[in-house]
Amino acid sequence: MRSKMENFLAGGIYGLTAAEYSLGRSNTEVVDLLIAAGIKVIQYREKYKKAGAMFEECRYIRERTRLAGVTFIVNDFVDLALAAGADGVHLGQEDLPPQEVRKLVGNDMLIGLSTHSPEQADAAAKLDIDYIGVGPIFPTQTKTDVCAAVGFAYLDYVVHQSKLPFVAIGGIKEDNVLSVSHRGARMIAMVTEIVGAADIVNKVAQIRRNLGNH
Ligand code: TZP
Ligand code: MG
Repeated sequence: MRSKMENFLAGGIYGLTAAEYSLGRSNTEVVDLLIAAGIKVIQYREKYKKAGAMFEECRYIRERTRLAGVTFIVNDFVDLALAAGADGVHLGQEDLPPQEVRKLVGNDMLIGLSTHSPEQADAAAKLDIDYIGVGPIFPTQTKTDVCAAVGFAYLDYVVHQSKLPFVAIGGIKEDNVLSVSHRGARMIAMVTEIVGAADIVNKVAQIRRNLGNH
């Protein structure tokens, strides 16, 4: 187990940026609010900006997350993750193969991989990666290039058949988060529910109350 996995293995809420749903707030403002809310794993997910602009945001986020003891993961871009000194990189099924990314990032960096089926979970088990994403659990508008919701069937498969740490994602909200947790997900990711909240700190506190962690 890589040392940087501690925050992930503790379970809780996995936060992600999504500038287009953040009510006009910047990615860096949102990250400050996620940190203030006590979130311990944050993924920088940005689909539209130029590399230089993303690097400036990630440099800021690296500094803030380091001070707060928060694990910082960059979505998609291995070079950006390395340049920013992130703790990890998160890959999709169509990104660079995880085994090639492992050669680039070395042994310490976390690699996460999105998966959407039992076959993909089984394949992930053979790779030198640290966790998988499992979803979309429910329908989501946030990610357009993703398969239809996989529902609880795939989540149940991972809970019972996979040994890899995982984070459940996709369409998870304040009012259905407990059902995902009850199913066995210890790490739960939410994009729009959190970044789209007028009061992010309060929203996260409410989600935690619904989960039974006060
Ligand atoms: N991967 C699978 S679903 C998804 C990602 C990045 C988007 C989840 O967004 P939301 O707003 O929590 O449904
Ligand atoms: Mg991706």
